[in-house]
Amino acid sequence: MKEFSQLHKARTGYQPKLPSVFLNGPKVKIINGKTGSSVADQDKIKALFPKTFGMPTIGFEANENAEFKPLNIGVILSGGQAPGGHNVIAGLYDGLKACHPNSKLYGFLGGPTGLTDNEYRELDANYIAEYRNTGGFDMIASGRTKLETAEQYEITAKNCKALGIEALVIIGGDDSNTNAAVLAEYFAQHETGISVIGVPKTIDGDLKNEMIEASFGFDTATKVYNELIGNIQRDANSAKKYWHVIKLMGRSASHITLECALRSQPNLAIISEEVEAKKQTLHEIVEELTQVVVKRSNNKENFGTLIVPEGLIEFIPEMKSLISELNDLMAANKTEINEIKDTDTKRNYILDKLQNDTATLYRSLPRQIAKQLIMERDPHGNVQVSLIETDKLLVYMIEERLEILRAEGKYNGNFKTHTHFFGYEGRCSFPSNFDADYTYALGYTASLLSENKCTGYMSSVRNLKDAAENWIPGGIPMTQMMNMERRHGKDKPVIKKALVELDDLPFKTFANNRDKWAIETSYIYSGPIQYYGPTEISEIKTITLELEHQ
Ligand code: FBP
Repeated sequence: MKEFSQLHKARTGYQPKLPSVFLNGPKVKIINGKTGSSVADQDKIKALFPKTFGMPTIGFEANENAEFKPLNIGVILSGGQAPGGHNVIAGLYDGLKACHPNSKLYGFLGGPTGLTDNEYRELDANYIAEYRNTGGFDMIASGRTKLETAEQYEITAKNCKALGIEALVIIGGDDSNTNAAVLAEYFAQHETGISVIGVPKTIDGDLKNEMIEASFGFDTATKVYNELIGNIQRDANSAKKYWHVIKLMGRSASHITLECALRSQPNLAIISEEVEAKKQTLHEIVEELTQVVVKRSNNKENFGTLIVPEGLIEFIPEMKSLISELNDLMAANKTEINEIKDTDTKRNYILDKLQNDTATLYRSLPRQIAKQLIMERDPHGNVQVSLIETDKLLVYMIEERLEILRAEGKYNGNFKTHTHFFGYEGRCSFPSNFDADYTYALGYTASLLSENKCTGYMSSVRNLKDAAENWIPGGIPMTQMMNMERRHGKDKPVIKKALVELDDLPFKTFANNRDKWAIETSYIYSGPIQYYGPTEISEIKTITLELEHQ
């Protein structure tokens, strides 16, 4: 017999809120909105997506006469975990069953490989019940395999057809939704009769645009990190003896770090996009940080907090060049490099092959970091930034700089540190009410897009700043979000990743306050996510969402 926590039992009974257009269940019809093109490279995207380019956005309108036939849908979870994934599936299931009780939902197991290996299970009411409003992706598990070859698409179509599946819902980040868009086009061109719908997932917050206001999971994950940062700040302010350097997940974009800076007001926060815009070197960044450590120490405050996005290293121009040279070199010498088991020998092998400038930079890095930079890339070719200890690198370099200042008589403090990495802690938390509602609505919307044979669309729920009843569900053509980017030496159509915009209010608000937060101790202690109680606490949204939609 499975055992569940009290909170788990309570949360499975929570009924997520839906936009008012769905309050009568699926008694709706679709209405076409504006027709758009792509964010850039229109001619190229149009040529690559002849069937799914130039489609209108989709909305819903009440329709008492709506009737539906039985429909089978397949669903996968793709990429990193994000709170709310189970609720997308619950919303999808409820929408599908409300349309017709004989419809079926199949969950493919372990991400995209479930589709190609034909590993699946039928998801029924009992099985889904224990996962409602819970965190994690363990209901059907996830994976990072890329769907990119015609062979994979054909076997996927064959496996879906064998189960009578007419719609596939792919819950993933920008890379997985790019795959979904390509698959939708392939299925349309080959007249498979299977439609593909994407759902915007990622704690990183970088799958958003004019029509997709937020990716799910960002709200909950940042709330978990803010609780932890707040606890650490209170400890720092109580003991007054440590600097805490906290690396936060987010792969490339710094949305998580920015949200945590706005909510927790640490002494220091680095935003990668600003570093890139200012073309800062690693030494310049360290100098700025060190100056704050010295100033606080002069005020007898030998403590503080510094938050750092995990992707920072790739935004420092000199490091970016180094990583790109390393990527090429590792791809070109893959077999030889894979045969070297000892990491010191691997490092030396690579050092020999690097150009002079990059070799000097690579040699100057602490050995541990140098080794981490040559670890295996993920299936999408990304450096696995979560494994690079940028927090430790910064501490090491600040310490070195402080020693020089001490020798010059310019610093007389105490820089004792603790480093932390918050990422996995936030990815599987019970979703906040916002994420529980948002994901359920995204899933419900995906069921209606599928019922209406829409393909190449991303499920979207807008007006998120407002109460759930005023949310606007719909579908946005994925080709509208695409542009061409260079990937592995080739131009590829991809969904544009949203980085932090330095002209937008979230960053400006941070920039206007950071000097004060650096010197004064202005910490905010958020405390844990509240699932029940006063709505001003249990329904609180991210500062990012509030500022972006003022
Ligand atoms: P997705 O983009 O797939 O949602 O994953 C995001 C993320 O959580 C990043 O923040 C992090 O860098 C990465 O996944 C870690 O990957 P892994 O789970 O493979 O260790």
